[in-house]
Amino acid sequence: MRLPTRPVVPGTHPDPSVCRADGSYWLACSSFGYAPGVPLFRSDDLVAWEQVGHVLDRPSQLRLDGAGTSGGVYAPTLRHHAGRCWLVTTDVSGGPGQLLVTAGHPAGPWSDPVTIPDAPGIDPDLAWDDDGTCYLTWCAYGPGGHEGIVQAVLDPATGRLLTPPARLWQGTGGQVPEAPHLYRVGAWWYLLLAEGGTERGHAAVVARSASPSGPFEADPGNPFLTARGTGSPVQSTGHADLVARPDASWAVLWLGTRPRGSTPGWHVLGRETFASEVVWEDGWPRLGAPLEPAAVPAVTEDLAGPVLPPSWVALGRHPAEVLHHDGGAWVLRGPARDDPGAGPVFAGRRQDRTTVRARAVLDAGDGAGGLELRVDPAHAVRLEVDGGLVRAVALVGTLRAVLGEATAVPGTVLELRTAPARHDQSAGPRGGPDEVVASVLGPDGPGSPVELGRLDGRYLSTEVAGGFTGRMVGVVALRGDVVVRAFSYSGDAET
Ligand code: 6LW
Repeated sequence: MRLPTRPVVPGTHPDPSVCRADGSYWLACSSFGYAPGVPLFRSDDLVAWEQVGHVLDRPSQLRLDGAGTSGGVYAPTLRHHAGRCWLVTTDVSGGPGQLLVTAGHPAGPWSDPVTIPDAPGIDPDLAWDDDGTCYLTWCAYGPGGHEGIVQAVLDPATGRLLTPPARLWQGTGGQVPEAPHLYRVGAWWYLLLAEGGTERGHAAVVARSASPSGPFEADPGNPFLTARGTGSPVQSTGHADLVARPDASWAVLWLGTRPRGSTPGWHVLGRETFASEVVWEDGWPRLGAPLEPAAVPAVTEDLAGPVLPPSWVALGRHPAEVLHHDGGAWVLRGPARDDPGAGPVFAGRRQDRTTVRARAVLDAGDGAGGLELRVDPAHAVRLEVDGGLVRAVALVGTLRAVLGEATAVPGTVLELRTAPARHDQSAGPRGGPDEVVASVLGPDGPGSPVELGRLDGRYLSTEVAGGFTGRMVGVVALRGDVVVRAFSYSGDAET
């Protein structure tokens, strides 16, 4: 199995679902506790993807109050059927069941959701038979936990199930069969599942049947996709979705991680989206050649104007609920100064390159706020401006360490960057994936950054933080409103 080494959508973009509509390919991913929900990308070739926005981009579609970083919106399925686009997903922090939205065009606007309350679980899929019957296939969860892959006929207009859920094929024996996608190809229905858990045992497996409801016969060549037990630089591969090209060739998008540092490594960019060709052998889809860019291009972004880039999200709130543009600067609304129990308010974007640098100039007035690189609120490096001081702080679980501090004056530039891990032999042979370096620069011109502290990047990895997401970088308001006078982000190209 030859896997690509470069993602087509880097950074935390797991659970890819892809369809073709209006002459382009469209891709949707999980977004968890961040809003807007379900980032949406467009491509002409399945390799170069441009983010066009989000599917769940307003509060009437999605409320994430109280959802943690890894709560909220899980694995969507994106389909084009009978001239409309359909997306079904789960808000695991909302009521039980699934959310179904539709649009005349994948770029939106998308409808408010129809809820499917009688389908508790995750990873819903939609497929239609020639007679218009709509099948909802999902990974059921009940009071006792995971119940396996089930299917029911759905009325997509009302969200009502028209048949009781029935169990389908449950994979080849790996734990937690999930992520079902069902496809009609010629005379066969193919059921693609993930199994083995989303960590190192992850895999995608396939079965087929003459009927959408089975019985399914497993591909003797399974697994369709896995990196388990291999030294591949891309690991935890699975949760895949197939797509047909107009010339009847097929491709597959799937998730994987890129652990770095000494074996078994730490991954810090979350689960990313990769792509491969699909070849058909004896009526079975087989993983083909890698589909990947020659290099992941460099990226730069800043908050220059009054419109947020589509990459920007906020944790637990839509960005418009916490950020507004005023007098040439963005203002992040933090918790009230007299409410010390309220958590920080975070808005930012994914760290989507291995080597990145973010800079910000903030005015916290008599409140406090900062520039932060985080996996979640408890795994972060932050430069916090508080009164006349800027403090470099590391948060690892319940531990908080002040790495260094400096005097803050108006215009002080905060800088967080990633740097290669320095292998400290006295600490033994275990090297982390990178380091996160916190520095400040004076307000008068570029100057040289003065380093206040650094943290081994393993502490900002999914292996340490847990959960389903990767690193984000952005601004945080700890007390009161924070004026973001400048913010810039850059990431190096990767070959
Ligand atoms: C998703 C499940 C999975 O719903 O992780 O890797 C869950 N697969 O299918 C969250 O992304």
